Amino acid sequence: MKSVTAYIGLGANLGDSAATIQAALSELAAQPGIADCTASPLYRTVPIDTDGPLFINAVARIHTTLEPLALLDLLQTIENAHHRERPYRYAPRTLDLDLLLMDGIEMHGERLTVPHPRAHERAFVLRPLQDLAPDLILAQGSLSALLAACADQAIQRLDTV
Ligand code: A4P
Ligand code: MG
Repeated sequence: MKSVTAYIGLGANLGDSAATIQAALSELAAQPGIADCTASPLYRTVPIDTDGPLFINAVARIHTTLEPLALLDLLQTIENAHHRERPYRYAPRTLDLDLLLMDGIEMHGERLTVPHPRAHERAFVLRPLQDLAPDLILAQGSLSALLAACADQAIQRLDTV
């Protein structure tokens, strides 16, 4: 497949979440078939649609020659390497990697829906996406308009050195 741009959402709320997100970003960048990995800042976010500990979230932009399902396989391999367990839906997790968007790809399959069906209503996705691609327009609207609609979702940018 020719190289396309994709955006990956990273989230964690179990263990040393910031360290896990940093490690996952490095691992993602090092994969064959993935190039030019650019990471947003990290954010501390209040859980949405679930409870439990605060999350650390970020988004990465990559260029990839992988097919969507091959990319999902790879994301899940990285999650599993960080001891991701799935006792119930939205359970606290050491690492969650979601395929948010992939240029020119729209699919609704058993294993994979792209664009991610809930990305447009979540500040923990939209805010870091805006850092990477301020002019990006989703099917549901501009990032700034969508962010205004979820202004009640607490999100705090972490200081970086
Ligand atoms: N799947 C389908 N489409 C995709 C996609 N685009 N990317 C399938 C990744 N996976 C996709 O995911 C369940 C199944 O979704 C996978 O087996 C895959 O085949 P999962 O990672 O096992 O479980 P999950 O993450 O609990 O489910 P889901 O539906 O991805 O959850 P959401 O909607 O992403 O929400 N609050 C804050 N502040 N920060 C967060 O990161 N995350 C969630 C999870 C809820 N609240 C949060 C956060
Ligand atoms: Mg997930």
